[in-house]
Amino acid sequence: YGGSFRLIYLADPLLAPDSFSFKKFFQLCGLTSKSPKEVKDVFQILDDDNSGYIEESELKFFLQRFVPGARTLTDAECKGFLSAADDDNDGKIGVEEFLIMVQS
Ligand SMILES: [Ca+2]
Ligand SMILES: [Ca+2]
Repeated sequence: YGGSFRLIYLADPLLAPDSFSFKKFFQLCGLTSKSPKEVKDVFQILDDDNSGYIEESELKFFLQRFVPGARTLTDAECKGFLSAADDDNDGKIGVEEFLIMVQS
């Protein structure tokens, strides 16, 4: 994934602090049109501790998983991301929630 994500990151001035749009990011990197299996692969990259969920602490490093050296997400961005994806309100993102979010 690395190369294309890097290009998107560098090309997009909207990725300044507090301007991160996960919807736009998913679209730009083509994730919205990927198969469920490919989306699950991305989920596993983001689930750094293999807990089966993306926690807020892992969201912080969302961009860095794709682009080494990218900035961390701010607390406000993490919370916005989480509240958009967390349908069952358990405070973390499961793989099904991630799939729905990416493909919605
Ligand atoms: Ca995790
Ligand atoms: Ca959840």
